Amino acid sequence: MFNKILIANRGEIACRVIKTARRMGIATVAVYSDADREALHVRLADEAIHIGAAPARESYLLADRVIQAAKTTGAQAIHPGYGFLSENANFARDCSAADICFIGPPPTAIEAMGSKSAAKEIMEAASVPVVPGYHGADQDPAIIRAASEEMGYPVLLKATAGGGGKGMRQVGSGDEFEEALASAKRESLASFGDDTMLVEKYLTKPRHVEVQVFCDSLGNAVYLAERDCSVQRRHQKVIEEAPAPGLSTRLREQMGETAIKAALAIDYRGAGTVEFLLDEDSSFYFMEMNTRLQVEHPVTEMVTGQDLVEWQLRVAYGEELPLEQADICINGHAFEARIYAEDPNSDFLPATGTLSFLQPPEESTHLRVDTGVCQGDEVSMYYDPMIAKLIVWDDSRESALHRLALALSTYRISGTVTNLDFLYNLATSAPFVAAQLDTGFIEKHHSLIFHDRPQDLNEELPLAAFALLRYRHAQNKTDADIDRWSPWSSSSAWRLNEPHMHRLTLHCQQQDHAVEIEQQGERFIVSAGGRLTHLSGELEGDTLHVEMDGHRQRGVLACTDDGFTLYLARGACHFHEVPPDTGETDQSDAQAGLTAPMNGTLVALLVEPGAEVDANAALLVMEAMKMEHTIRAPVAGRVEHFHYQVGDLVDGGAELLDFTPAEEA
Ligand code: MV4
Repeated sequence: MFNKILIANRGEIACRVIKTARRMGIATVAVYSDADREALHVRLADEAIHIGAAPARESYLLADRVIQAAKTTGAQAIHPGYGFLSENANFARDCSAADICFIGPPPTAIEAMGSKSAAKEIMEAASVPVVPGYHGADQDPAIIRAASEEMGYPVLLKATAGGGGKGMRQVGSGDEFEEALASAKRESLASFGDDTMLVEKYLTKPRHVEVQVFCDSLGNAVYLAERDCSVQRRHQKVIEEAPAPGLSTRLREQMGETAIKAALAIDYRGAGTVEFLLDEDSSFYFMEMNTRLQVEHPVTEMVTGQDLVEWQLRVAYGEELPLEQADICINGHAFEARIYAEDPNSDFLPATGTLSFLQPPEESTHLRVDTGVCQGDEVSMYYDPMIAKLIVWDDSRESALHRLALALSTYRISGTVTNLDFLYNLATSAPFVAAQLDTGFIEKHHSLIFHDRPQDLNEELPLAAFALLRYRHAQNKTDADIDRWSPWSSSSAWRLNEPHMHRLTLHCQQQDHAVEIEQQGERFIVSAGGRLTHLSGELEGDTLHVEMDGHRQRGVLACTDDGFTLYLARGACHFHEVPPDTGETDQSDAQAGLTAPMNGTLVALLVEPGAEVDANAALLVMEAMKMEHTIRAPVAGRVEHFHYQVGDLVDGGAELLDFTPAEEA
């Protein structure tokens, strides 16, 4: 077995590969860019080599630097992970030329699957079913059109060099054909430098079912169950599961045996995935083959009990497959949800920011978190904004899905907007629970998925206020350690001959709320929104133990850039305290109040440049972490100039406008 391998990747997959290598007693070398100097994968590896600047094209995509790093450290093999160089046939060749083992398929197999039309040719010859259509070299539009008319509309135009839906156009009738073909060719040429097209009969409600295959260098080949990845958004997988629900044993075997035929047709080696479109009548068609380990491989690992990275290392080293087909069993059901720093309410705009609070659910035999980040890490704009993959397993789909929902509701992330609520809504939606899966799932059930979590202010406001008080109390206790006898360190709000009253204004759910809290020893009576609530409890670290009107619960209080997030079983409540109005504001405060409270998007300018405004007048609105923040005039004065326009991404702390207080004007 290898003594040392280099992982030519970053983030969660690099960490994941390192863990298996370590378990196998193999030393590991990481590579890192300027942006990843302190990254988790660098810290987990036994050694690490700097390979360039933050942009991937100046670091992780530079094959010669990666290979040089392997030579420098004496790594005998390179694991490419996925993405980056993992499907670059020339990189695989360069590794071999440097006498370094590329942990993946032969370059010829990578190239054979690089073109959709070439892949279809190969699969047809291997009696692998492909979607009926035309994929010839003659690109005369009349020929493509004739094939479309013969099949009958709707048809689907696809770029043969394409992937991820780019250069793909659905054509519903003959009179749409010309424009659709021209448009698809333009996009394909722009994206891939090649406008060769193929056309297929359009399947209206297919599922995306992919089969994990493994081939060794001794002629053995097996399939390790299948995964349903139909739930995608713009060809990005969102939630994957294994096995695919509702497949008969016979169909499962047919798809598995067909996938093996596809792999053997290209002399495959290593881990591969054969993607099929599964139609409603259980017919299935080859879509494409991925010649790498997939992001979603953990769901296969959970239901087969196999470590696919270990298989990769053994097969790359020349060993035979660890199991024969008859020994591979499927046990239970697994899901993977991809947790991203992105804003589903802003068309999934990627988000950046510092993960000021990061508390994944506790791992177990039922729950696995594959991640490449820790609390305090920056989600940067240079790379895919994946924070983690959350994987759950149980002995049935229903039980596994319950675990997924609970895990999503207890995954705590502050400092950037995430897709957690979107994933939770999707995983708990009735159609998903009923496994009504097809590639149009998200569009079809949009209203079930894109809604904010219902927030019950009546419950959350008192809890937030109480949490804030206990937080302040804990802070003071720390301060009081310095001078425990000072009356100023007391936070009990004790007043001679008066009730202990705290008065706060909390900004929550885009509104300011006045809250009064009477403290009676260790009991608190909160008055907010015309309601009285009785609470008691304590904040231990960031865990809030609270009893409210007899209901005991636990929450977690996280400090964020702009306030707090109180995580409760039912979800997260974001809030901050509106400072009491002391009446005086010095000029530096005046300008300081006109900076972005955190990374966000400018969504509205509310006054014109040059406008004279009163104190506290609303000037602009920013959106961040799914909340709107209204920036107001600190004092009366004139708005001179805005530094950003609507739609601009703004860094936290950036000055938003030039403002002249009235006294100075
Ligand atoms: C199709 C199809 C329906 N009919 N081909 C999407 C990108 C590429 N993976 C192939 N894709 C599709 N090919 C025919 N003949 C529907 C899709 C498709 C899709 C496939 C799998 C997962 C998600 C998808 C989302 C939209 C369209």
